[in-house]
Amino acid sequence: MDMPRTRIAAMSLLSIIFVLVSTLVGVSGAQATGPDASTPSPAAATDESTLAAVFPEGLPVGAVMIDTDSIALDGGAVILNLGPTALSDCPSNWVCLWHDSQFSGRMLQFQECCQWQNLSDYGFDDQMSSWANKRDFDARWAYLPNGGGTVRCMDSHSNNSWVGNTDNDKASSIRILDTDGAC
Ligand SMILES: [Ca+2]
Repeated sequence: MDMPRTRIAAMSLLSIIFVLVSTLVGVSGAQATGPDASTPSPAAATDESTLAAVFPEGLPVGAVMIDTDSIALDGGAVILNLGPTALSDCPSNWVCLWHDSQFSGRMLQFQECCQWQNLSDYGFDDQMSSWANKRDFDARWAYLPNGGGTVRCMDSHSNNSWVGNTDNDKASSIRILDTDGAC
């Protein structure tokens, strides 16, 4: 006489446990996917995803975040800016290369004379579409690493908002000069 009642009670208890476990699994599942679905800080997440895209194997050794938009590389000799919007974002006395035309996309700043510097070290190989030279001296960029292949000159205090179809996404190295007479 008591057995069916006990079974019913047991089954009810099992049902309740099942519902509870299902709910918990559902909640934990939602929590696990939550951060991917909705980001608490869109700006930071965007920067991180951009950084991840620029440096898929992690930031270069010695890279230091200056702020949410800027990273110092090579002890500050090179600066990567993730959020430039205009020519004015390139500071005086620097040579700046932009990922896209019209001085947009991420921007790399160089200042150190006089050796060739390879852009692959900064996740920027074959990316440059516009540039500005805000130094008193000329600079050069080349199709290949270490100044190889076709070489172009960047006159002091000049800029190029679009390098053109032929030269677009070709730059692999840059050299800051100590003369204003190269171009
Ligand atoms: Ca480009």
